[in-house]
Amino acid sequence: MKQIAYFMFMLCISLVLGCATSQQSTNGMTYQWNGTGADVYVTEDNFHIHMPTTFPAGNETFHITNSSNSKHNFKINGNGIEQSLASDIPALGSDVMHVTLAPGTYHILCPILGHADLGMRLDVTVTQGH
Ligand SMILES: [Cu+2]
Repeated sequence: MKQIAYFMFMLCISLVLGCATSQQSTNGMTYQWNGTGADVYVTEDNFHIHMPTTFPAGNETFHITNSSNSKHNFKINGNGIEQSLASDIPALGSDVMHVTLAPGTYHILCPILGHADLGMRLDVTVTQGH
């Protein structure tokens, strides 16, 4: 009986943990569900934005790393949302953006003049559920 109780306890723990966090990967980049939204990992270089192309809706936190030797920014645009970083990310710097996203398609780009045309743009799909 004691063993069954222990088994049930461990089962509950694993179910709770399994639901609380789940790491996923698309496009070679990862996001992690944190309970209310996704932690989305982004790397910018000259001149691409590397990030998951699909992640779940919610209170998103974009962790943006600039791995290049020039400054970049990060902008998300779509479904009534238009938000960019208050200041550019310096070479080898990083920044964080918080934004609440509903399901839909969003345009991601670097708003520094010319960078999007050089390749710093992509569309991402935000999905219902996780
Ligand atoms: Cu840029």
